[in-house]
Amino acid sequence: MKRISLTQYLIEEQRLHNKIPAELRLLIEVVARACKTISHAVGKGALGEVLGSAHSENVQGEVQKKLDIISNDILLEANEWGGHLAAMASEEMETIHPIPNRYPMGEYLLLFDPLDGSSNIDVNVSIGTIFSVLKAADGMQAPTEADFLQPGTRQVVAGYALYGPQTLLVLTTGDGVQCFTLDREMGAWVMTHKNMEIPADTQEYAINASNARHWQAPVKRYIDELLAGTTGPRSKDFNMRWIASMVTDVHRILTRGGIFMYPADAREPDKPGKLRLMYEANPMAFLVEQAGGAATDGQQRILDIQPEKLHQRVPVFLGSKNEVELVTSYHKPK
Ligand code: AHM
Ligand code: MG
Repeated sequence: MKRISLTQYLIEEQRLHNKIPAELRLLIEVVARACKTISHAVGKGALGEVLGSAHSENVQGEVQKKLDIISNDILLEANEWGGHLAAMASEEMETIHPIPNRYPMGEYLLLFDPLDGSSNIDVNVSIGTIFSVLKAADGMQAPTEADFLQPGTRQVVAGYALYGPQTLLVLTTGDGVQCFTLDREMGAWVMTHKNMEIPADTQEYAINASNARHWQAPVKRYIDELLAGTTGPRSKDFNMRWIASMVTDVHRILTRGGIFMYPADAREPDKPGKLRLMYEANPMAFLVEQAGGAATDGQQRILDIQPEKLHQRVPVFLGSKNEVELVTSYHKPK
């Protein structure tokens, strides 16, 4: 079987389909290269002394792992000098990171969660990197946080790298979802799955059920109905998976369907859910919709949310369309 590389795919998107400009192609290649470097660090584990806590906290009050910081630094360093970006923002940085004056400034804004699923790092379970690309407004001089606060519908690229048994790069430029596998010997990203599609129906769901006592009524109702199986209102049995790494849970859903949920709950009423809109929910929602699935916050399409803050949190329901629509309908007043 003839396989094509990431570079060839991007050049064809640029040349044949006129989908992406050259600077965006460069941006994607640089992010992909940084993910290769992160994959290498992840793979070294204890041998590279990359495991364990960094004994610091990020702006969200979460304890940072060494790999959170290493991955953040790798992405910053790789993307600073190419001339394609105006600024970057990350889960691990309180505010935005403008491109230093010594480098030319481009027109794109890059957001990332450098190492998603941090609680899996030390136990050798899959983790990932999530990224989202926006275009800065025309005529922008010095980028500020406000330039990033665009709804997810304005994303021009979204994707993730998954560091698992294989290292994968899953990408959308708004023209379907493609998956590339890292050929470790060649150091090349090779397309292994074209136009990923999420089936509309599923019998598999993902939620952290240890929070059940904090859930709101619509989520309780939905999960109770799934748990009731063949004798309940859904008349079928459902299976459950929870990896505690959104990248890995979403990858399973892109591969064989399913629904992933991280709802708002009563634990911290001023924080709606755990996941962050700008660099977790939005890029995943873009990928999922491009693969024929759906993504909502229980009320509306995630991609339509007008962001107010860089690190804002949002409830997430995404995956197989019919299930996402059902649980969303339970949130709507009759
Ligand atoms: P992180 O970005 O700090 O790793 O947090 C996000 C992760 C998601 O990948 C995952 O779905 C969720 O947190 C797991 O949460 P929990 O610890 O409640 O299982
Ligand atoms: Mg994360």
